[in-house]
Amino acid sequence: MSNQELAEMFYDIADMLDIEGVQWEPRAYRKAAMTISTLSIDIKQVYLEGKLLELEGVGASIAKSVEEYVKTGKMSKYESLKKRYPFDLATFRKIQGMGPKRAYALYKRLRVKNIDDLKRVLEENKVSALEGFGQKSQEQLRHNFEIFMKVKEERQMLGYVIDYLEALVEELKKSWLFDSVEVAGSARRMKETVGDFDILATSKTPRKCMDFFANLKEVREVIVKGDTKTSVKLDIGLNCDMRIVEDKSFGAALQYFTGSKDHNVKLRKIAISKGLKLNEYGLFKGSRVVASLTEKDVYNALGLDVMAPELRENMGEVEAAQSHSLPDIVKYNEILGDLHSHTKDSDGLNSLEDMAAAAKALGHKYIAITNHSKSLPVANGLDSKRFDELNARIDKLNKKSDLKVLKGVELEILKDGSLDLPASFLKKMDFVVGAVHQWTKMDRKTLTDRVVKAVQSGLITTLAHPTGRKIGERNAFDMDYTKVFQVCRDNDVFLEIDGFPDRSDLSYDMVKRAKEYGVKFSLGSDAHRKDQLRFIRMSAAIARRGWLAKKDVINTRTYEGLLALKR
Ligand code: DGT
Ligand code: CA
Ligand code: CA
Repeated sequence: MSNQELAEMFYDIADMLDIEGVQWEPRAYRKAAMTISTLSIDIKQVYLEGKLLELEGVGASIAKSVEEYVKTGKMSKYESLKKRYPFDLATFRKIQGMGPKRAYALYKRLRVKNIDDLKRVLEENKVSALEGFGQKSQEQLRHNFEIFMKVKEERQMLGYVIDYLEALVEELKKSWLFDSVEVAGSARRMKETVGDFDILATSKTPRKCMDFFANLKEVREVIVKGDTKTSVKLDIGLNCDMRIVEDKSFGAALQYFTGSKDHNVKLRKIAISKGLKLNEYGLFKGSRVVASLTEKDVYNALGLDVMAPELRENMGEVEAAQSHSLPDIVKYNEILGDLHSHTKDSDGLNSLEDMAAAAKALGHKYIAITNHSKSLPVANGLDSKRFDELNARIDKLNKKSDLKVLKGVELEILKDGSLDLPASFLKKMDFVVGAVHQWTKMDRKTLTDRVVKAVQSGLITTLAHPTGRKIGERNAFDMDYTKVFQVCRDNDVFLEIDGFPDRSDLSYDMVKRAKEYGVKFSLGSDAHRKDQLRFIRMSAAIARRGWLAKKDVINTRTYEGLLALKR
């Protein structure tokens, strides 16, 4: 028996009492669970010393339960409740939006007892039919379920958790306890994956802030809690560090905790060379503060221009800042639309109309619908006849909508480098995304030649997810990328930055390399559902992290400008 097991039992009891509609008890059990899970000594020891009642949140009745458990290894209250609710509450409560009452509804109506059952009913679309659920909450639950499944890995993909992080920051701001709250760390740099979240704040009442933070509903466990730093584990499985600093050193702290580490190391060296000292409190000459209020003050005092957080990866940005030659990188709001997406006509979930409406709601001016072509049967690829039918529907939609849909295709590049659909058909399309999905285990030369042949066909607009890597799943193709980049440049074929989190392909360092060959880039969310259209933001982040300027990214062009590219 461990403190953690006992705490989980108390969390279970709290959840089950919630289902029963009991008013105050669940809170008491959660409080006790929180205390026990962060104890530094064994709960058994506390009991033996007769000090249970001294623990925060432990009253007479909970103490009794602890005693029973320590003595017998069982807890009658837990056992009797569990008989009525024999499903995996401990796992379900880690899934956002899957509170005890919902878990119970799924158990009662669909016999969902564990994570496999949940996966199955989501796949079979059975949740939306339940009273109190509906299509929208099924989709939400599916999304949260997917996030949960990814939690198993240590680092998480920012694309899946950035909205969550921003909602968390909003919650903090709305408490009115903070004077300022900023995201720092890898999330501020918009790195594709994050190890944890870092939040930086100022306040006149730090203790209250930390109490508020530690008690957020998203917090599963408090790891350390103090007035200047608190670390918690969130329900999505990531840790979050909260630091509260003084107003006067906010700029220096934001600079320091944004990182990256390598970037900071370089800055500290520059400071030293100027007889200064740089840390999270400021830039100092002896004990005198030279700069600390804003990031810009700190950078300027070091003789550097301040740059966007996305650039701070020690990839030459410090040198560029020194010689006042930082790139003028593309802005998020300069991206006018999305150039890679799917509808239910191939393997997407939503209709053309729904995807277009969702793109418009995001503020897009246009979206390319790029369904799979026929040689990808697993994705229900379309032949030219089905594309013609879809294109007719697009024409009709475009007539009555100011959001414009580009007629696109994600075209299979076949084994020998030939294309999956005839030239006469491809010439009718607005946007052709050439892609390698199959026969990927070729040797370097064969694969390179195959892609080169497709690029030289004069029929594709952009090369989809060029390296084929999937984070945590498979590595980049073994290919001569220098050659591919050169051939793309010579044939005016763009390289895609696929913003789907698992892909993030090209990666930012490859983008920077490819730009040096004079290639241009297209950004696409690769959305297969309307809620995934927001991944375009991750594409844009990679473009910025790869030093791309507005002119390097074709999504900064208008709809008419893109049609002019037609082959
Ligand atoms: P992550 O969390 O692995 O995705 O990456 P970061 O960059 O968020 O790293 P994290 O959370 O360990 O620390 C946040 C920032 O704080 C980091 O980017 C730079 C700064 N920092 C933390 N520890 C150190 C350190 O030991 N040395 C230096 N120079 N900076 C540090
Ligand atoms: Ca971090
Ligand atoms: Ca951290």
